[in-house]
Formats: sequence, C-alpha cells, structure tokens
Amino acid sequence: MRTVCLALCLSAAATSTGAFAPLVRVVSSWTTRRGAATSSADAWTQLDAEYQTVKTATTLDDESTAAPVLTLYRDTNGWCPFCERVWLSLQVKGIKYEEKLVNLRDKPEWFLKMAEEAGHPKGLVPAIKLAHSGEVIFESLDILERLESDFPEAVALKPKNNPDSEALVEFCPDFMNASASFVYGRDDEGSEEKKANFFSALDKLDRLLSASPSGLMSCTDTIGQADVMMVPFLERYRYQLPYQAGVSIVGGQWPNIDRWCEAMDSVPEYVNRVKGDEYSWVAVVSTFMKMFNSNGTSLDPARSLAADQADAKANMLLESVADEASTILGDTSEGAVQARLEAAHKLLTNHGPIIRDATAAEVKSQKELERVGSDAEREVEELLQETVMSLLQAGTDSGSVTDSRKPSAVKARAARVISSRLCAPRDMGSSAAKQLRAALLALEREYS
Ligand SMILES: N[C@@H](CCC(=O)N[C@@H](CS)C(=O)NCC(=O)O)C(=O)O
Repeated sequence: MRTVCLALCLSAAATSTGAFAPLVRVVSSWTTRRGAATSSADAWTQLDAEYQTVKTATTLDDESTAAPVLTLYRDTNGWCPFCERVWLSLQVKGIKYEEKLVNLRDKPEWFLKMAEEAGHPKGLVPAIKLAHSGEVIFESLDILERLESDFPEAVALKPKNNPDSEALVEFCPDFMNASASFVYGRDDEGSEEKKANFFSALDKLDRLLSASPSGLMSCTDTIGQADVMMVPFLERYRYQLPYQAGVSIVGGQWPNIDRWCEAMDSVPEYVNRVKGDEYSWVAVVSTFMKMFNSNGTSLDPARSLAADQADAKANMLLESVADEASTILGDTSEGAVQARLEAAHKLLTNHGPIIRDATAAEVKSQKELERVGSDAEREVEELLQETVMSLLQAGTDSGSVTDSRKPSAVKARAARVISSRLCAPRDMGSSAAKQLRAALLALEREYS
C-alpha cells in the first residue's frame, strides 16, 4: 500500500538529487490538454497518465514490493488514539502492513466475529492480524509488546539501558490518568483538584523531558515507546484544550513540552501520515463541544464563545495557508514532492465522493459549512482536475505559470469547501493535506 511505502520512500529519496528536472517537460498547459479531451472521463485518464509520468520520474527504484506481514484494523476517521499508537509504531519500525478501516458506528459483522473468536467480544480497535499465523491481537499495549518481540530486526522502540527514557515510559500511565481525569471529567465534581493534578503531571513531564538531548521522550534521536504512547493524547491537548478548557500546554510554562512538540514535528513517519494536523483538530472542536454537551445542542454562553473562537482559528489557519501557498507549492524537497503526489493520487482515485460531498444538498457533518449546490458538479470536477495539475506542476517551471482564469464564484467557493472538509489523517497525511489546501486556496484566489 502506498501509505506503507511512503516513509521508506522519503528516507531513501534524500540521497537522490536532481530527480525532478524531467517534470518541466512532462507537464504542459492543462487548459490546452483538457480542451482536447472529449469527456470528463478522458480528462481524468489524461491526468492519471500525467500523474504516472511524474511519479515514475520521482519514485525510487528500491520501493519495496514485499507482501504485508500483518493487517492493521483501525478506525475510519483516524481519531482513535490507541490506533494511532500502533499505526505510528508500524511506520517507525518499517514493518510492511495492510490496513482495514472499521466504522465504529456500524462495525462490520466480519470484524465482530473476528473479535469474538479472539476473545475480545467488545470489538475495540486497534487490532492486528499476523499474516503468517492468522493470530489476531487486540489492545494497543499488547500489540506494541508483540511488535517489539515478534519483529526483532525492526527498529526497537523500548528503551535499553537508558534510565531517563525508562522514567518517561514508567510515567506514561500516571500522566494518562491525570490528564484524562481533567480533560474528560472537568465538568464533574472536584474539577479544581483534577486541574491541579493535571498541571502537576505536566510539571513532571516537563522535568523528565529536560533530561532528553533530542527533546524526544526516547532521549535518543529516534522516537521511542513513550513518544508513541503519549503523542496521540498530547496532540489533541495541544490543539484543542485552549478552546475546550482554556489551557495551553505549549507556549508557556512547560518549555520542554514545547521542545518535544518541535522534535515530534520533524519526525517524517509521524508528520507525513499519522499526525492529526492543527486545522483538523481545531475545526472539529465546535462539533465535539456540541456532541458532548450535556444540555443537548445549545451551548452555554462561555462554551459558545469558545466554539466560535475555535471556528475563527480554523479559518485563520486556512487563510495563512492561502497566504503562503506559493511558498508551500514552491517547496522542492523530496518530502514536499511526495506529499503532492499523495494528494494528487487521492483526487484521482476519489474525485467522485469529493464532488458529491462539495455539492450535496443534505450533509451529515460540518453542516454549517455551506456547500456549492447540486448544479455545480461540472465546475467542481474541473476545479479538482485543475488542482491535480497544479499539484503535479508545482515546484517546476510550469508551476509558476498560471493559466488566465475567468472569475468563478462557484469554483472559488468549492475550493474553500473542499479545503475546509479535508481532514488529516483521515483523508491523507498532514504534509499532503498542507499541499492540497495550498493548491486549492491558490485557485480560490485566482477565481475570486
Ligand atoms: N484499551 C484499548 C482501548 C481501545 C478503545 O477504546 N478503542 C475505541 C476507539 S478510541 C473503540 O474501539 N471504540 C468502539 C466501541 O467502543 O465500540 C486499547 O488500548 O487498545
């Protein structure tokens, strides 16, 4: 699967230089080419051919074609923190896996049967199935143990003879308890005490992290067990707690937590596929607040203000991507090129559902985001085709030359809707999402 190969691709790609020169020749004006296509299907076929050419020019020969050694079962939305632990471990260890996504609101029969047979009738995710034996393992921590023992040749995550890192692993359960009790129980009794416990857990985490030369909890240059166990939770707290609870865990009293966030943000296996990005976490805050509001659907004034602030921040984040679009799309690093290919591939393989979502009359999520109307399917399709071309041309000479565009309010609106709907890591990795948002929002400005 492509997601599995990406990390390997990127690290090996760092050694190849000048691989992108052919791109200037392979991509030509999309408007001219689309004009020659006789149908929308033809246009997609042409774009797919362009994509294949660019991919061949930029993908390394040593991309592994080995069969997956296990299957990972994780949630469809990419929100489950326990799945994220296992997912990230697999990426870091470089273990080849395939994925099966499980809709937690309507679990498939085959998954429940598999869980029952494995002695886990509740059927919680994550789970893995080993290809060689068919053994199915549930519970994130048990899975992490098995990945460590069953794949001794892969990168080890458990600390060895590293007391500072061991202290961080040991502290994980206490930190998780103190944080969960505050974050998910702050409206119950004893909220001040829960907050004090959470803050002293953050103090301790910061103190323990001060011993790490790299800033990571592994206390080495590569991420380890404590990083993998904690990041799914700290990622949410970092982006959502300012709105949900008026607490910022970064940018204030815990400098080593800041340092850890920075260190994690430079780990490709995390950022390129597994990480939930800031926009996605902030954009769902108001929905989560309404969903978990004990008074039904109307929020009290303080919560309502916090929800509005989160929505405003989400819009600001999109605006800053729009402002920086040319820099983002002009990035010719291997990581950026692979991210653009990932984004282009998603549009090529998934344009039907994206068009339906952008033009739907009745929507199930982000209901406040007004869609473009069901009569605009053709324009949305054209916009997506132009976006693919812009992703393939970005960073090349052709990328800086834009076709002159007639203003189109529908296309401009569609570009905004699709970037707002884009959720990392549900739809793609955060690096690919950044490139796709930049391409869409640059087009939004051109069409406005
Ligand atoms: N202790 C489990 C917890 C897993 C868990 O709670 N998974 C949730 C998703 S975050 C789930 O599957 N929920 C579905 C359900 O409750 O039916 C682990 O570490 O793997």
